[in-house]
Amino acid sequence: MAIPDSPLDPFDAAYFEDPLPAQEALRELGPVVRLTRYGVFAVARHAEVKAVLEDWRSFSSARGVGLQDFARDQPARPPSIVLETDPPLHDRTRKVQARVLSPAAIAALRAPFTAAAEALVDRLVARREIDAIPELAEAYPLAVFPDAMGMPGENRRHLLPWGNLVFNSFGPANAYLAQAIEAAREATPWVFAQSRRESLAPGGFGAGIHEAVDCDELTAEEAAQVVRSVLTAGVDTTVSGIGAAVFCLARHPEQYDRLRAQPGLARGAFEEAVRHESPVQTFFRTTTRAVALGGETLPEGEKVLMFLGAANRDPRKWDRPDDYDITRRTAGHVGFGNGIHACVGMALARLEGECVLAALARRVARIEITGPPRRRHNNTLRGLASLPVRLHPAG
Ligand code: OVM
Repeated sequence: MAIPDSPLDPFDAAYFEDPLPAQEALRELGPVVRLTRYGVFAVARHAEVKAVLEDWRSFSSARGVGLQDFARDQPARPPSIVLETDPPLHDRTRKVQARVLSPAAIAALRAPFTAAAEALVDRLVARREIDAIPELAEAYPLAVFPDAMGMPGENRRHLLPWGNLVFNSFGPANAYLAQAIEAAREATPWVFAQSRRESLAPGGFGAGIHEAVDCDELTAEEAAQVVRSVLTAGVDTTVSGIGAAVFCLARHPEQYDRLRAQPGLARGAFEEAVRHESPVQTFFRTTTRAVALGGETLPEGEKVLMFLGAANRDPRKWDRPDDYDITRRTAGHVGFGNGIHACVGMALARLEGECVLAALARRVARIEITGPPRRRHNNTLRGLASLPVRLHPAG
């Protein structure tokens, strides 16, 4: 076979600190490469990542979208019946999520999400010096998302260690996963309990999902699993996305000035941050048959790692891919995936991002980085643990 080997470990500290050179090297090595460290194939160019995402019959999710192959090893937690499935089960569960998270349902949240963003940014600007990750990127989703789900006010912070655990679990069983399991000890039973019908207030997304039981679309147990899927995927991702957007705007004051002049660009500024930083960096698929990819043939039963972040910086697809440009045409980025598993919550994510950035644009003249940003290391998510900033109030 002419598939080149790479010794890269895309799940170690050196990679997490600075993944871009390694991603470029992977793209240049070939359309498909072999990661010898883990015995998997990998794709880092936009065309091949998109091809894998769009062919679920050849590239299955049902054997897990992490490194672990469910056909060989027992999953540590019950698999998601949305993410880690193929049609027809996938379509039945996804349909319920898609209905509950429809663009119309999300549009109804614009007023409360805007008010929450404005209130939070007002409080933070009054303080001037903040850590934009815990106090903005984490605080905002934790303020609005559990409300939309219909969750109670207490213990919401458990959603963060839970998400951190699941997103680490898609990688190898390394020290990041071990620490995440430990850190989520209390959160895990709480998340399972919160997914039950009696825990979720009427009118929220959670109750909406459980209504699918009444018309026999889902069993009661499936409905709890579908709620849990939303709780898992819905917080850490938007935390990373909002953090990415603030980090981009702080490092590119000329882009921030454009946003201030035209707060209507907030949506594009968020989308470009999702492309540029790619909060969800990687997912795996498993080949269901011998399949052609990038001019090679992969055998059946092989894991294929998709580098979404590398695809979103592929110069074969993007002009000046490393520039953060809030008016760029971002269509075709794979930061939300593509195909049948494309992010079902993206309208919600985009609304959160837009509301936060528009509130900043109207109230903050300049976002000044005042200390060293610190990366968060996670086997799937790229983001920051800390971003010390001074928020200069608008005049
Ligand atoms: C799920 C799930 C978990 C993590 C991520 C995700 C990005 C989905 O449980 O369905 O999508």
